[in-house]
Amino acid sequence: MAYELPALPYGYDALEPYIDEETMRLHHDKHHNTYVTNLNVALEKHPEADPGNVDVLISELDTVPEDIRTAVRNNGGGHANHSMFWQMLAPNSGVGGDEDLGEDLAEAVTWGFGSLESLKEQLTAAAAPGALFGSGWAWLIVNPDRSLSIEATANQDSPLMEGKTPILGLDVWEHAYYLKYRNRRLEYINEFWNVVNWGEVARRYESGHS
Ligand code: MN3
Repeated sequence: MAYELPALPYGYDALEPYIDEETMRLHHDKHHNTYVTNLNVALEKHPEADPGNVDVLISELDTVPEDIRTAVRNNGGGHANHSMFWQMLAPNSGVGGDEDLGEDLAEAVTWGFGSLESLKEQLTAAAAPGALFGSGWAWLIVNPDRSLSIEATANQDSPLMEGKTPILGLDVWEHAYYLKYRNRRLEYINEFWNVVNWGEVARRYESGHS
């Protein structure tokens, strides 16, 4: 069965002024939709290679036929990453330091980073142009021992491709911020923290999977 573009869980203007409506419309309706379309086109050649779940599909890239593997990596990754990204955002969820991590995630954050501020600084640094050159994502990952770590991936690669579990992702492709922030990626990242859905991050931490 063909993959479909999921609806945004809020309005296109819900993340204003931090992420603007026009960016959300283009990012969701055009960019994400193109990943879905191109993923379906690739899988038409090998429908038997599709487990029917995009997270599972990109976790098992080595089983995907070679002639569509790059297309599945880029477009399956793009579909999985963006589907998660929309859920990681919520209106005004972290404004003014008003984050609700819940007990388990709060403890893991303190253990791994000392404080939430320090986690944000480290993830911001991982996503900054000096560290992540070009297009990609920065991730908060939960390890099998329940500890947290931060890493960046290029293009539309996902930590799922390496058997890792992301619980927060930050898109730093230019299409995610260029209309409003132009070349100021760091400014976009700093504003991103105002709309992180920490309740969803906590839920993913507690369930131990994406
Ligand atoms: Mn994007």
